Amino acid sequence: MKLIIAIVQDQDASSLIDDLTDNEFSVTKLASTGGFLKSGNTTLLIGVEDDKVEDVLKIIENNCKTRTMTTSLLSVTMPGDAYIPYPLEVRVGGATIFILDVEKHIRL
Ligand code: 2BA
Repeated sequence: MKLIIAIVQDQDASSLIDDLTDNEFSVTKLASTGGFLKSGNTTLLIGVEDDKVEDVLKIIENNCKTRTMTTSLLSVTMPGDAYIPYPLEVRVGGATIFILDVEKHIRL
């Protein structure tokens, strides 16, 4: 068994969860925050049998879009110690995925 940890954008989470549950995958949704943009994202925990991992990845791929976000959190240093807000464009997503081996899965 594998545990798929998928970090996705909030905008994609609802359709992705619907698609996963429609295909009989169990999923747990956690509210999370990205360390770089410091804005909300969604982390999904999906436990699946090994032979279903590719099916889950396909569903994630179908639901998660790459988006360009602009952050003004960064600044550039100017001579004289002045800081000027510097808009930075980053491409976020579609999804960041970790796949872990599950030693034991217990349901009581
Ligand atoms: P954030 O940390 O808010 O990052 C948002 C986007 O900012 C990233 O998109 C990436 O394009 C950019 N970014 C992140 N760290 C950066 C840095 N040090 N310098 C320049 N640009 C940077 P994604 O790579 O698609 O990541 C989306 C979200 O997935 C991240 O939100 C974070 O919550 C999570 N994530 C990504 N890689 C991770 C990792 N190795 N471990 C844990 N979480 C990760």
